[in-house]
Amino acid sequence: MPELETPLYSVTLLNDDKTPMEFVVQVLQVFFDMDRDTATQKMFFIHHNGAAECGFYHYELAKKKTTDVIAFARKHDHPLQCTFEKALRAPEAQDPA
Ligand code: TYC
Repeated sequence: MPELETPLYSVTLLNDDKTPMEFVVQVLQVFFDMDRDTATQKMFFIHHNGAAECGFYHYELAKKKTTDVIAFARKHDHPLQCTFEKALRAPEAQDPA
């Protein structure tokens, strides 16, 4: 299948009561290439709404991001959850990596 036709997967972070806000901001900056302001806004969106899509990628990278975020969170003893699923809609301004 040509690269441009392969499906995209969205990677979602879920809210919880324990993971520190600052840790989530760091995760968004390091794993999802957000600047600090964007990461902070996204973290508060998740905190208030329960979840948010944080990036769109092809299958292998979406799977790796999800695994890496969970491993990083567990290493720091935080319960942060991350999932990926086939994207239902086209990402707006996001480049698939
Ligand atoms: N709700 C967490 C708190 O109050 C912060 C948080 C935000 C946790 C986003 C996870 O994906 C998350 N410390």
